[in-house]
Amino acid sequence: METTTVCVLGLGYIGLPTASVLAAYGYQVLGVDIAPGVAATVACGRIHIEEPGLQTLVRAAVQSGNLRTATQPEPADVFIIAVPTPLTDDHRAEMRHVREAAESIAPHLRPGNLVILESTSPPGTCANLLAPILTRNGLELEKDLFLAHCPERVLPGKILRELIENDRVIGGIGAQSAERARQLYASFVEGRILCTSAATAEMVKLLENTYRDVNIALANEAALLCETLGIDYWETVALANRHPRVQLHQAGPGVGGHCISVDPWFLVEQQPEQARIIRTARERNDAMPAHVTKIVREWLADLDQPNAALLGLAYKADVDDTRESPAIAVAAQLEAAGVNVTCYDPHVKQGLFRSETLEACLREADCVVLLTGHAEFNAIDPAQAAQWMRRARLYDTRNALDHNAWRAAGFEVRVLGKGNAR
Ligand code: SAJ
Repeated sequence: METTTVCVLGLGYIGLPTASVLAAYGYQVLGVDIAPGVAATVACGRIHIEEPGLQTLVRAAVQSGNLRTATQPEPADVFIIAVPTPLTDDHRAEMRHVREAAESIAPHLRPGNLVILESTSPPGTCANLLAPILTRNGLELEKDLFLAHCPERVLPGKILRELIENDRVIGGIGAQSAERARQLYASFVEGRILCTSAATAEMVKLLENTYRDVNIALANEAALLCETLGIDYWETVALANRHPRVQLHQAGPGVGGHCISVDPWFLVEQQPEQARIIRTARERNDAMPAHVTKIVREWLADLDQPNAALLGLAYKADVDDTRESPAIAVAAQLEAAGVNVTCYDPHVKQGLFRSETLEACLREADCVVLLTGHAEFNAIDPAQAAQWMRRARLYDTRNALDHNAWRAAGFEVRVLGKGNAR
């Protein structure tokens, strides 16, 4: 049997792992990225993003000859679109990259091809945006061209394992398309493969992330209630979650990343009158950086030229991704309020306010604010931190550190969600 050729469009957090896993499973893969730097980096077996295990996998895929890269697509049996679908300034889905990816493959399509959309997209994207572009040259859907939505569901930080182990939802524009896509994913997915329509798969993906956003909003709202009531949110959650049907989420400085803080808006965009809980949850989570800023400002109010040292710029623990990160919002808001800001993040290599070392970040600080729960921060020696800082104050917005150890080193400790914690 001839080797199946796959063209993956977009070599980001989803496209690159997918391309290299396919290459490892014996497919001939062309990874396409319009950024020449990305295509060139991957072609050398290197990676431009941080993800455990990915470097090894990409190097092996390139060395085996199964993964090549380019800035333009070429004819293939299967095309996988894994490009970003960010938000516009007015909270709508920016579908430009998906549209351009479809336009770029349209001239290469031939009978028997399968096109898969992995990018998170508003309901109706396959039918209303992709189908008209892909059938322009006369190919008929379900007869000589197959189209499916297979939303990615992997968690940054665990992408390679989840790509293989997670259950996968496959939505075909018709039954033939779903079946073709099922066969492709069945060759490397160990989880269950669940087939449905393209529109349902589009909705499934958006609802998964909306579910999480709404639950995080509830956690954040409850944490604020606890602060006002003088109750410890974290103890409350630990006890409430002993109930078999309750799973309260973690409160924090807000929701970042390119998924959960974005996708719910795709539903609000389509039906603003109906999607009221979803919108309120988004607004609650988006307001968390301002809450953190307010607490820090109040704590530093008695000082001239206060210095705040922020730990963490990434949107969540143990990743290097700063997209939509609440930490960046906190840094900008504090700076705008006249606080001198330094930030330290061992995973993030560039960005505003960034210090090269922990010491440079903490020197002369009046308050250290933990914004991302990176594992490295648990190894900080509070006694050493106290020596570097001007005032020994810790504000932990993730309830991630060993507060007793910090108190023992002379720190005054505040914790998001703890009303009585001074
Ligand atoms: N967060 C909280 N409290 C929590 C959980 C998360 O404040 O209890 C914050 C995190 O700190 C972070 C944000 O929410 O800022 C999102 O982090 P996350 O780990 O919940 O999710 P993502 O964005 O890294 O990945 C999500 C996943 N979706 C779900 O878990 C439903 C992943 O499976 C999806 O593939 C991904 O979105 C995506 O691409 O859509």
